[in-house]
Amino acid sequence: MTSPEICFRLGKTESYLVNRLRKKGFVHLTLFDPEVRDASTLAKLAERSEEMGTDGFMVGGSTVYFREMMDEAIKAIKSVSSLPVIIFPSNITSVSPHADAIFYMSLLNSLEWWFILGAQIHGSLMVKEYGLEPIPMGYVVFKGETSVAVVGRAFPLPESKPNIVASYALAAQLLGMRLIYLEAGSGAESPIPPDLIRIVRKVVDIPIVVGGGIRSGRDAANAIRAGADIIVTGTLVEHEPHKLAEVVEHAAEAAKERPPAISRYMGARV
Ligand code: 1GP
Repeated sequence: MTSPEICFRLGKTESYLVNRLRKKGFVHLTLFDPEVRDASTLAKLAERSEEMGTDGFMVGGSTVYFREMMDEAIKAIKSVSSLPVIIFPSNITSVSPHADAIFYMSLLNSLEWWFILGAQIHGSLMVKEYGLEPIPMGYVVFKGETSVAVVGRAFPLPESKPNIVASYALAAQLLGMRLIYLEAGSGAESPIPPDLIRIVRKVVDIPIVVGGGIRSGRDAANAIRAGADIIVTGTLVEHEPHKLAEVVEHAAEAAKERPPAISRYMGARV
């Protein structure tokens, strides 16, 4: 007698991410904060980012309090690119009907119920009504001096305690989340240390997203070599957009040096 299996089909955007992982061994996402740049600047930056090899866009910011800002930013990106646009929510005010998908995420190391589960409950019917594809994701924040740590009332995870970090990441997987995001915070002085990514890689099978403080090809390659699957850059594209090509190129080279990332991804049907 064979064991029963649970099979499910991934949505369009998640399938796209998995297929990019299959093909290139990594994914690069460009994060836009609608508070930092106006819609027409975002459109120009989005066009340029696509030319330089980004795989998709995330839109969100810790202090986006008005949904209109999300709507305008997403519409601007969509007017110039057909790459997927994923909401990176800080609160229920981030839920816009214009995006393709939403990282349905829980800030696991927040001290507030709201950021762990409350906003997700309050926003769930909206996500369904708008037809947004939810991509369940565990989110953990390192470093205290960042907007996300302050706004999300995070108790930053210590980089010097790998077992604690590993247990958070594994908990995300065991709870059924399909991505784990290690966040240094936008504008962080340094990215997540590669050793920490390595520790997480050893315990989880789901794709690891790494972001915050990635400013060079070297930072990107270090993260990929350590086991990151998806790398996110935001500040770099806003301040030094020309460097994105270098980030993507170095990440691609690093991805070729290791086993295909997708082999770890639970045999999901796409
Ligand atoms: C922030 O991880 C992202 O949520 C991107 O950070 O702006 O430092 O690239 P940067």
